[in-house]
Amino acid sequence: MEEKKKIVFSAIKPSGDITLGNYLGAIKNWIGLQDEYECYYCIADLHAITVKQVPAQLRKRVLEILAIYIASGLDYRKSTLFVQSHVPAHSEASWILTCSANMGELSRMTQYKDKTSKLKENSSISAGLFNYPVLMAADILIYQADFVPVGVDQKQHVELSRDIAQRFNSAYSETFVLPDSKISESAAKIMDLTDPSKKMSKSDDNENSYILVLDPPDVIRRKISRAVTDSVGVVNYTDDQPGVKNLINIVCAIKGIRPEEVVASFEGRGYKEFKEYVAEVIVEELEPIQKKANELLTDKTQLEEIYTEGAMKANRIALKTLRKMQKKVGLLPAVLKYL
Ligand code: AQP
Repeated sequence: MEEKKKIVFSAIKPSGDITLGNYLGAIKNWIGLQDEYECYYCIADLHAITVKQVPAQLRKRVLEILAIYIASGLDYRKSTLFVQSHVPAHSEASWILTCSANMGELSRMTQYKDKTSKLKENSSISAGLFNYPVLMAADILIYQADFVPVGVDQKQHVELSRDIAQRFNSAYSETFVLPDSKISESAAKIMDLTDPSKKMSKSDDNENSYILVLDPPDVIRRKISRAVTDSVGVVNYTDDQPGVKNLINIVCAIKGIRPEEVVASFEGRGYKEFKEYVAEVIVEELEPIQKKANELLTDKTQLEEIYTEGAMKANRIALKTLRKMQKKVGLLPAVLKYL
């Protein structure tokens, strides 16, 4: 008998255009999992609205991200590709889990602390931002996911999902699989190009801090040429040279090679040559993806068919878990004759 495949869930929130950090830390890592696992990859639009978005831009970006998923090598015939808000069970499960989460653990989340420290007044911090990790727990748990491939910044949220699942299981009997994060070593954390002590983020105000997956080649070359390095002038892989280390990590994550190999090939050569090389490695990786994504975006009906089919499958699976959750906490089953 064929063994049941383990389940993988992951997502990106369309809070900005997809960066090289999202691509290397998440998408590139997802591609190789498609044969071995049953994969659910979603575009987390409900997470994006935890901070203010321009509605028309958000809708456009969701399609762009779907096109990037496919152009990067996610195969909708193998994996379920869908939009989070098309599966209402995410929001419903999130409410039930909110009642199993506690304020203390949510207020300890690093991302919440980082994001709120940037917002000046308490009144502009949405309760959604505070509850974000519970929605993420719902995303993962309703698919009974075994693994969640993420960058290192999201590890804490996956651990919280596991804690919430464990708490629910012991309060109401075995309901959820306990998920683990799956982190790609070299791309665990791609750093900001202008300040390598911070991670590269799509919602950063400074466009020189990140490379976007859809940035044209000349923009990529310009941003890399301006990336902050140091005055040492030697290509070394060390924490004392975080800017250079970050550029080496980018090359390693793209080419699947070790940092020592990059260092060895730049012995006796300066930063200018090194940066030109880094830029070419990125351009070579992203150009085919950009071409395919732009082609896909010219025919929205195909993208529509893909996300509709994805939502149908995701709804079937997610509803099964949601029904279980509702029953366990004591909600009376609904008889919805109008549906
Ligand atoms: N710099 C990064 N290096 C490696 N992985 C990263 N990820 C994000 N930034 C890096 C990974 O991308 C996936 C999707 O992330 P997300 O969009 O759900 O949330 P995020 O981690 O908050 O991403 P951003 O780009 O920093 O968005 P904003 O600026 O809106 O908060 C996750 O697997 C994440 O680890």
